[in-house]
Amino acid sequence: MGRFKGKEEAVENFRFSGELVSMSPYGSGHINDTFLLVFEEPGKGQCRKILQRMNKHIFNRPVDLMENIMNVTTYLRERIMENGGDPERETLNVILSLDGKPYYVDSKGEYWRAYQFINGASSYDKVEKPEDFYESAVSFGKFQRLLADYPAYTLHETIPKFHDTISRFEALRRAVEKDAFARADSVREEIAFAFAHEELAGVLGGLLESKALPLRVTHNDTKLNNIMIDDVTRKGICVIDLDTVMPGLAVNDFGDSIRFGASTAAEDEADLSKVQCDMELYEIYTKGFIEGCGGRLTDKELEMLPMGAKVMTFECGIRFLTDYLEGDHYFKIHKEGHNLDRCRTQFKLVEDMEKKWDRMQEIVKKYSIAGH
Ligand code: ADP
Ligand code: GN1
Ligand code: MG
Repeated sequence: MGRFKGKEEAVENFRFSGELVSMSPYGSGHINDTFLLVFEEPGKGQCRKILQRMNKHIFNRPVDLMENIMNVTTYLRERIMENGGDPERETLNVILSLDGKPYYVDSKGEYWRAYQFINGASSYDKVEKPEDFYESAVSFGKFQRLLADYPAYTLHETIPKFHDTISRFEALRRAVEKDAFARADSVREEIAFAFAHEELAGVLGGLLESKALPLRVTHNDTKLNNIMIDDVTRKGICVIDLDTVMPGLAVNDFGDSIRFGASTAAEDEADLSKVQCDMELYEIYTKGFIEGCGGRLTDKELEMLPMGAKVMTFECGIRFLTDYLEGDHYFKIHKEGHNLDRCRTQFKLVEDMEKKWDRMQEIVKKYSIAGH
């Protein structure tokens, strides 16, 4: 429990009202520590809030990060109201600290933030119903559309080179060379897979550099569990986890969703025979994402969507492998070899996408024509 110290101090320093009834760890993210707080408010009953301790080793400029989140959520709020939506549920709402800041720094130097809880909605770690995956696609597409005119250059890069796959590859190369935890020998096969696919790392960066793909405001962590789905209507209502919103590529937002949500198994499934990229889920997501983007994607972006899926999956695999080689300092792990299991599922998915490549392209073509 050592890592959760300080949350009581944090609770006292945000503009919450009522009496705290309970506080418990929440969600299954790999990076921040999330807590669900329940308050008893006179006349209102029980009210829930989200409190998060930000991972300052990973997000080492938390003030800039919160400035991004305030700016983007304020902008989204305006767009949502223009469209007659409900800004209390369709975007994250930051709760300020007692001194009016969007974060609180505790006496140990940890950064905390708080959000209004989105009631009557859930996030899912795995696709339970294909319709939910479709809804997540529409939501992430709509996120692109709503932010299409936001001046991307004004956003801070919260993690520089976040989806620069070449840098990720170089980090893997260094980790293999250093082999600080003497693990490289046990993962020769995975290292060989990564090196045999090195070429993939440069594809999207190259297209960005040559301006064949435009730089956009992107979410960059489009896992299914970063969408809140309404419990009654089953509509995707809110995109959450905005830490990595920064300038990026739309095809990466598409791709990261596919690698996580279109897999037939969990990201950390140890039995690789269960892991495949499901073409029905891929098709459903493609349809929803293109619809959600509302014609804002260029022809080149549409053409490169399958590549986004393959590259994001490959990149995530090499990130997990690097972290394994470096002693698991980045992603939270819950068992020995957890990052290695995660790496293996990603590489298995890349292999499977290679087998299904023609089909993946046909599907994108089908919806590209309809979406334009
Ligand atoms: P991480 O970066 O660790 O993934 P998230 O911001 O995604 O953290 O939060 C973790 C989980 O907490 C989410 O998957 C979601 O279930 C829940 N959550 C986060 N924010 C809210 C919110 N405002 N309302 C309700 N649930 C939330
Ligand atoms: C992390 O925070 P979370 O769990 O939504 C990671 C993503 C990875 C993902 C793999 C800031 O996302 O980039 O794709 O794990 N976020 C960060 O599951 O590194
Ligand atoms: Mg998350």
